[in-house]
Amino acid sequence: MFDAVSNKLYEVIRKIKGTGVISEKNIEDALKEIRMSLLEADVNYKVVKSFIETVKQKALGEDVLKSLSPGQQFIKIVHDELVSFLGDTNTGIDISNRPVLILLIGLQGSGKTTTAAKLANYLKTEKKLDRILLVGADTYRPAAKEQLEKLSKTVNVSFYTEPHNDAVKIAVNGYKELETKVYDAVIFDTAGRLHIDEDMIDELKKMKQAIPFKEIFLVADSMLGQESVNVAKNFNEALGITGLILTKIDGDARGGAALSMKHTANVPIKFMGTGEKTDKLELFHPDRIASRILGMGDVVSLVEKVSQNINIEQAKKTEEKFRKNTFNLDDFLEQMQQMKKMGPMEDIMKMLPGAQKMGLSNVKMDDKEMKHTEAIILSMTKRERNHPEIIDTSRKARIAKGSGVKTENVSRLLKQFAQVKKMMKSMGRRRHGMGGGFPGMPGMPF
Ligand SMILES: Nc1nc2c(ncn2[C@@H]2O[C@H](COP(=O)(O)OP(=O)(O)OP(=O)(O)O)[C@@H](O)[C@H]2O)c(=O)[nH]1
Ligand SMILES: [Mg+2]
Repeated sequence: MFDAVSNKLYEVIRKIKGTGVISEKNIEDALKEIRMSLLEADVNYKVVKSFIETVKQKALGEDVLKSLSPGQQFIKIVHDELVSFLGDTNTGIDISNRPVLILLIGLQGSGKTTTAAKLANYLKTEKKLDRILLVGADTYRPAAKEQLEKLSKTVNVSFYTEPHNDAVKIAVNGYKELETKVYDAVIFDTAGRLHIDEDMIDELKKMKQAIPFKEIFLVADSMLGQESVNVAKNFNEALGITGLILTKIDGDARGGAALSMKHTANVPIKFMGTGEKTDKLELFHPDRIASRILGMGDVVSLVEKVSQNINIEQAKKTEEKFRKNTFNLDDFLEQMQQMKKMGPMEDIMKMLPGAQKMGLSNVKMDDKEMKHTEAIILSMTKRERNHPEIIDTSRKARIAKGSGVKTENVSRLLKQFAQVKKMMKSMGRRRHGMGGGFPGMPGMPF
């Protein structure tokens, strides 16, 4: 559902990444665009304002402007802010005190009944709770109880209801089941209305008075527009919610308003519904969602890894070599070893911004092939490494033998090296500074 905002932000990021130097002016420009895209995604304007302010303050700090790759640093700031905006960490449901009593509330059709079954399934499969009871306390919609009963069978948990229209009584009697039976969790499904009204709130308040709920989750359709902020506010003021569950995020909603609800109610987003089936419930991970919104893989970890492992001076020297076209196979090897320090190639690829967009996140990087490359280069003489063009057939055979690979492998490596060199030469001509790339990673040989 975050596609629209994601595409926009991706553009902003692409632009700022390409700039070697970050100035106040281009930070302002980027922020303006981020602001627009968040507003277009229906994020509440007050929330947008505070978000932008924070990013701006951090982005204009000394460290960013002077850092090795200011573009990347800026993205990291936006990302980190987005994570904290989405709620930092999420621990799901605390099951240490049982029975866990959960009340589900929300507008009509928001997904409460489906979510009740999904939560039961989650507690069963993820939290290993066996004894779960679903209580059907929706007396407004004719088939509501039957719907929940059917779902309870699908996920194989117990079900309780009564054939009358007093929802509070059903809930209370459902709770009283605990006097004679043991349950690890009881989930109460309630009626929804088109709008929040007195009767509805009254009914829920009475339930809350009678039953010591551990969690009161507001189930909200992520397609709800700006109105969602009021919904969150009213429900929270009346009942004190403990968390949000966003449903239908598999739809094409812009999602921004739903995210603003978190701020209005100041409670965490606990789960998201990603489909109609009972197993389509995911714990809400702010960091992953932020990365998804920014369409950039796990940039944070990548920037951290790069700054931990890359020697800035070294990276500058390498770039110099590219520009002067004196980059040789020794440098190539060194680049590769530097990259190896950062972990398996596959992991690095997954973290690369835009890799997902380019369909590269699933590319399998062969660490074995990297070992071969290393062995091949180490079997060359100093002169061969400096002047690979002298490597003829007999030299190739010797190198292959020395490194335990086939002659074709040697030929392939030499070809790759020539290509990288050519590519780097043309890139070196086009841009100065290192704003756009990852320092120390220019070789990306495979
Ligand atoms: N695609 C998708 N559909 C969902 C999701 N959650 C619920 N639905 C669908 O949304 C519709 C309404 O879901 P319900 O669970 O009946 O909603 P409710 O809040 O209990 O509705 P009322 O009891 O009438 O207020 C159903 O058709 C569900 O299958 C979701 O995460 N993704
Ligand atoms: Mg329902």
